[in-house]
Amino acid sequence: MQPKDAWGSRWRNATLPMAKHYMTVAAEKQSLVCLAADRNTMADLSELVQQVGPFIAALKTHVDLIDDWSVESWHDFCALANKHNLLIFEDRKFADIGKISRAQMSGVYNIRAWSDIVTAHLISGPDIVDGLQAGWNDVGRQGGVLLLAQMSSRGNLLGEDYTAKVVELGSAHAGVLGFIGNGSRPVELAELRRQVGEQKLIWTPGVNISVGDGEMGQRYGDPYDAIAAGSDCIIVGSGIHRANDPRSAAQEYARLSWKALLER
Ligand code: S5P
Repeated sequence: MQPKDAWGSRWRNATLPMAKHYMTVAAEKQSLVCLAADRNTMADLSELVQQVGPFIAALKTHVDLIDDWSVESWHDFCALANKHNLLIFEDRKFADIGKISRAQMSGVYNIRAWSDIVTAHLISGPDIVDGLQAGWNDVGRQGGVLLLAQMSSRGNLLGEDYTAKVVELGSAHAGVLGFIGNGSRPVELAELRRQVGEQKLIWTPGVNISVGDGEMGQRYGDPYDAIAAGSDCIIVGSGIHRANDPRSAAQEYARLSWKALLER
């Protein structure tokens, strides 16, 4: 199916090239799944991507939680992700002032050189988005920033007023791909979609086919409900990488997410 047919008004209204890139990959793979690849060794990570690569559209990393990280092994890992046509999303949750965020895109991990998407909190103000975009620009690459408008963890401090402010400032910024919305509460997600309108994407962690509470304050909601409420991508970690059979789990999340998009 053509992405424009699957995505409708979201496709027509998106302005950032990275948004269309994501929607194209998702339509090709018939999957709105971003794998949260929270594994601690390079071997485990690569094995996981080999298993589930065909069923996911994006790969979310936490580059700083890997025990045996090296420049060479990461280079190979990114090549594997690219082979599977995956967008690489470093969930760094940047929060500093613009110029420091720009500098943090380089350093040991050199995130600007391999990430397509990064997350940021808007707590320091909108210049952080310029800083991150300048980071990609410094190496002649393009990317998109996802701003945390809501969080899935219990007791988080991102209240309604804060969310509204993030949406207001983020919607006006060309470098913003979209927002992180809370998948454990479809009602909150629907309200977020209402505020965001059609132009920006909403990506959603805190989803699992077995809904309820996760470890250390994580909360889960249903993946189908999240897309139906207006999310454009479900970020799934344990639901896939802790499953007995990650491959069939990924396939099932992909099936549900695609069905939800078409029915939406
Ligand atoms: O509010 C949030 C934002 C994010 S990006 N809640 C989250 O859980 N995340 C991330 O999503 C978190 O860092 C983790 O990598 C993933 C959820 O993993 P799961 O195992 O709970 O599905």
